[in-house]
Parts: sequence; structure tokens; C-alpha cells
Amino acid sequence: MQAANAATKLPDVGMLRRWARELGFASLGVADVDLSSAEPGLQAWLDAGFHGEMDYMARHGAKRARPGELVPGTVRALMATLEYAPQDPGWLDAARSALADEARAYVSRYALGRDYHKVVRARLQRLAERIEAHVGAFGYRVFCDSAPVMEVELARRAGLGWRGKHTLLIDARRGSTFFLGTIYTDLALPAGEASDDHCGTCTRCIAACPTGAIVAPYRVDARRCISYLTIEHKGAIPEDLRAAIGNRIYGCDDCQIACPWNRFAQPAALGDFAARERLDEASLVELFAWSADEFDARLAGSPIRRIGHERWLRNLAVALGNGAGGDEAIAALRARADDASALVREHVRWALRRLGAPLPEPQAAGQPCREPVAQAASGDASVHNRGCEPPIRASHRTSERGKRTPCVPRK
Ligand code: B12
Ligand code: SF4
Ligand code: SF4
Repeated sequence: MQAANAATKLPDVGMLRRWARELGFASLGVADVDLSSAEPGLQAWLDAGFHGEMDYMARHGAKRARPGELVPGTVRALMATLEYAPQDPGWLDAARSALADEARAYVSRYALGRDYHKVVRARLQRLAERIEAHVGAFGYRVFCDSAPVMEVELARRAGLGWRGKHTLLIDARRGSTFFLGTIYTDLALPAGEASDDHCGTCTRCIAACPTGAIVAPYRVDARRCISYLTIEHKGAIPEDLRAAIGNRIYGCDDCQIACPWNRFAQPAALGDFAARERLDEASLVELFAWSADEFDARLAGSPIRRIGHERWLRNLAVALGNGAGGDEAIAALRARADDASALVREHVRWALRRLGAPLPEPQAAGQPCREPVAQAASGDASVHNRGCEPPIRASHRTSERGKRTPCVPRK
């Protein structure tokens, strides 16, 4: 980054907050960048293998906890939040209804509209330019889930909220339904103070997690998290986790829906995150019918596009298999039984078996039914950019049928 010159005067943090609000951000704070006390937690998480296939989490290792190694000269992080909750004040109930409707697809509320990475970064850039116009040249770099940056930890230290037991940042005035954005800077602004934790004895998020991914307070095993399984994970979804995914086809909000603080969630300030393509009400069958071209065209500018059509179909096949079945769902699945992708074919077969409408198995009796699975090409370096075994919750009807399907043809 370009360094601040000796004459650079420090901007007032109150003024920065006003500018941030004018750009649509809900809050802004300043964090010191000494993350040495957070480094052991990050390392323990990596050592436990909780990152799964997210190689970049391991690859960047300590750099994530050492901002000065990523961007030399960094002394502070400006942290900002941008809200994404739907405008409907009844959105939490609407989300619960969508999750309970087996014929409908559930897309995580953050992903219904435009890709947040671009939206957040573009606005952070405008904020930085405004600061520059006021103080003169200074060193900075903007990020949103796009580089090895400990965004939640920095935002916590900046006083923007506390880390909930689900690991996300919570602000008492607006819950957790916001994105985080970061500006690393060489401006030695006064750092904020971390806020108190207000989770108390509550454990609702842990109990609500369909796959038991919150293995302990403040510890998420990403390999079990539906967000990871439907977005980050490239190959076959482990069979023992498929039933618990229910109708969630992209991301998961359950730990946030369960959190009492999200009664205070504020609607998105920007129109960018409003639902496109009826993603908040579409049926599984409808979305499963999209061709690759339709997928690309309809989801241009959406974060979902980054998983590609193959993983989209994989996720939808799992959700269809978790549904009530019926002629329409079975016909839709059968129509994709010979899909060019082995990954899709295997999930379609699984779904049909689960719905009691199995196709003849290609293998001889007693052979494993899993076909070789094509690995999708890797995306860019960011997690949601490319975009969860404690008890499996049986509240979703499909979970009750969560027994592993035997991998041999039925007689
Ligand atoms: C990797 C990642 C994921 C992974 C892993 C999640 C995770 N909890 O680590 C997956 C794919 C599962 C995921 C899912 C989601 N994510 Co995400 N994710 C990230 C990313 C890129 C890095 C997070 C990270 O550093 N994880 C590493 C672990 C070590 O960090 P940690 O869990 O915070 O752990 C700390 C402590 O809890 C403790 N700790 C953790 N484990 C252990 C273990 C031991 C033994 C010890 C001692 C300590 C310890 O130490 C750590 C350091 O302080 C950030 C963006 C960024 N660059 O920061 C977004 C981010 C955290 N995600 C975000 C969102 C919105 C989500 C989802 C809600 C999306 C969705 N609806 O589907 C879900 C929520 C799932 C959840 N409950 O976490 C937002 C959160 C916004 C907010 N309000 O906080 C972020 C900040 C992106 C953004 N820019 O807005 N995500
Ligand atoms: S599976 Fe859902 S509820 Fe569980 S941690 Fe992941 S996002 Fe939260
Ligand atoms: S559900 Fe309860 S424990 Fe979980 S983050 Fe919210 S307040 Fe904290």
C-alpha cells in the first residue's frame, strides 16, 4: 500500500462514521491489529481439520492473524458492517416457513440478491477515497471476505459487537445479519474497545444447528456446516449429512434464525440484496429445471453463480431427496438421471432411492454404489466468494428418514 506522508492528519472517527453511514454502512469502528491472542484459536481450529477443503484457510496460516505481514505498514483496521436482512419485518417467520416447506428451496438470506463482496468492497473503496480527499495520501487496502483477514475478530476488537457462540459477530441493536468489510490502514487512529459478550447461558444456536456443526461454543467444524457443504465443498456431500440439509440449497441461516438477538435485525439499507429470480419463494423442481445457460444468465451478479451449475444441481438433488417426493419431483430427478456429471448422477440416484423410486443400480449386488465424482474447478481465494456429530436434529420431517441408505441394490 502507498504510505501516509508525514503531513497526513488523522481524521476524526466520528466523521468517518458519518461518511460510512452515508455510504450505507450500519456501523464503523477501529481495531488495533495485534491479533497474537487470537492466533492460537485459529491454529487449534486448523489443527483440528475444521477447515475441511478450504485449503486457503491453512495456506495463509499465521498471515491471517498478522495484518502487517499481509499488508506491510498496517497499524489499524477500519471495520464496517453492511446489513442484508430482508425488508419484510416478518422475515424470520417467513424464513422458518420456507424451511418447513419441503417443496420449496431455501437460499440463505444473505445470498438472495447481489454478490456482497463487490458491493461491500466498492463502498469501502469510496470511503477510503473520501478519507484521502480529506487527509491526503495514506496507505490502505480494502477487503471483504477476499483475503486472509480475521474479520470477526477485528470487528469485535473495534467494538462493533461480540462473537456469538455460533462464532458470528452480534450487535445488540441489529443482531448478526450483516456483512463485515475491512480497510487495513497505516493511519494510527484511536482504536475502539471490545464490547461485552451478551450470550450468557443461551445455547439456542448450538441446539438449532441441523448438523451439529457448532461442536462447542465458539467452535464451528466447517466440515459439518451446511454453508460449507452447499457452497465450499466441491465433491459428493457425505451421505450421513444429506438428510439434515433438508431443503437448504445454498448456505444456512438456522443458527442465526434461532438467535434471540436477530429479533433486532435491521433491513438492508441497499436494494442490492433484495431477492432476485424469486429465490425466496421458488420451488425445488422449478430451480432443478434450469439449464446451465439459464443458471449463468439468471444468476449473473449473484454469489450463487460461483458454485456453478453442477454443484447447484447436486444441492437441489439432495433437497429433492429430502422432500415429500410425488410425481413431479420424481420425474424431475429421473430427467437428470443421465446427467453428464457423475456428481449429479450420484446425488440424483441417492434422492430417488430415498423417495422410494430407485433406478436400477448399475453395479453388481454388494458393490459400493458411489460413482467416481467429478471435482469442480476451484474458484477464487475467498470463502463465500466461491462463493457442518452430535445428535442430528429430527425437527425437519426429512431428517426422520435420515437413516443411511444401504449401498446395495434393493431386491
Ligand atoms: C471460513 C469462513 C466460513 C466457514 C467457517 C466458519 C467459521 N466459523 O469459521 C463456513 C463456510 C462454514 C462459513 C459459514 C458461514 N459464514 Co463465513 N466466513 C468465513 C471467513 C472467510 C473466515 C472465518 C474464519 O476465520 N474462520 C476461522 C476460525 C478459526 O475462526 P472463528 O470460527 O471465528 O474462531 C475464533 C474463535 O471462535 C476461536 N476458536 C475457533 N475454533 C476454536 C477451536 C479451539 C480448540 C480453540 C481453542 C479456539 C477456537 O479462535 C478463533 C480466533 O479467534 C469469514 C471472512 C473472514 N475473512 O473473516 C466469513 C464470515 C465469518 N462468514 C460470514 C457469514 C455471513 C457466514 C454464514 C452466516 C453464511 C451463511 N448464511 O451460510 C455461515 C455461518 C456459519 C457459522 N456459524 O460460522 C460473515 C459473518 C458476518 C458476521 N455477522 O459475523 C463473514 C465475516 C464474511 C463477511 N465478510 O461478512 N464461513
Ligand atoms: S449448519 Fe447452519 S446452523 Fe449449523 S453452523 Fe452452519 S450455518 Fe449455522
Ligand atoms: S443463539 Fe444464544 S448463544 Fe447463540 S449466538 Fe445467539 S445469544 Fe449467543
